[in-house]
Amino acid sequence: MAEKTEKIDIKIELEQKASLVNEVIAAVIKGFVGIPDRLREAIEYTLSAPGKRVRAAVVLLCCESVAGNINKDAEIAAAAIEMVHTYSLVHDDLPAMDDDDFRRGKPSCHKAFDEATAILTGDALLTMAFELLSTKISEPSKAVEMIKTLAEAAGPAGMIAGQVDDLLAQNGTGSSDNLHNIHINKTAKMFAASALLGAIAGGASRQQKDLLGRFGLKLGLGFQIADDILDVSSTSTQLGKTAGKDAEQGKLTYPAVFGLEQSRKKADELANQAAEILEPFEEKANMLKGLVLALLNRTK
Ligand code: GRG
Repeated sequence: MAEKTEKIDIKIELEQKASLVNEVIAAVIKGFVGIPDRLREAIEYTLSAPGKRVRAAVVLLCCESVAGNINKDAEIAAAAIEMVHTYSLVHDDLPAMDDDDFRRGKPSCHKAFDEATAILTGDALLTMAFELLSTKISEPSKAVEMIKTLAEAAGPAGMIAGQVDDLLAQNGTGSSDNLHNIHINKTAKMFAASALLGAIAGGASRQQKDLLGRFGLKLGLGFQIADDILDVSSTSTQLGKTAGKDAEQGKLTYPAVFGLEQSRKKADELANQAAEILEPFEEKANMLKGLVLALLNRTK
């Protein structure tokens, strides 16, 4: 019974975090002036689609784990992370990349608008995220540290490297090392950056940042393995995106290389390791620990 109540609490907590960040994003977008109508429409279309806002929740809960509360800097950082993440999805769905017509339960940006608008929407979201961090974070030193952290995670030795290697590995061959590197670069580094942005917002010490950076990498890798598992075990309606695409495109995934059972075991191991890293934060990290379990046992 206690476990059931805890699960409900975490579900409500995550829904509250998602609505908070949705409000921040909507306000932030309104604040940008001079955006042509069609581009604004496409930006609002992609950002208002129901993403899970998981990376935003990691930012907010890491700030809470350090400072005991969620501050304005964490809210801004959460919005910036979701804007960069959403840009990557818009570009990933393009015909030149993963070529998907369906995202967050709606037609992908290039289907709802057109390819050029989708490319420019991604460009705009990426640029706006950095403008946001450079203008709205309370202290310049925190802003610079956040900008550097996010740029490294999303950049050519981070998410973009992961995407390049993911596209190259589409004949289904490749070593488990290659698979690990793709997942770390494509997904886990953005989770580590989310954790670090929350830590920076909360005024973390160097040691706390080290812990939360390691936590984010474990959580992100576990999240991506769970994503690989869901791709083979869920429906498109449940996922809000096309299911079964990894196998169709011969992608290098955990289930393809290790099988479903081993993949589930690996995701569980990572969840336990991630939760253990949070021990020094004591009860301030209770919600963050709940998030780890909720994410790795998710159904969408
Ligand atoms: C285009 C530079 C560039 C990178 C694209 C994010 C990405 C890299 C590709 C999308 C495909 C994919 C499976 C990426 C791995 C990360 C991931 C699991 C994305 C989906 O994240 P969720 O489930 O999505 O958090 P929502 O829609 O809930 O935000």
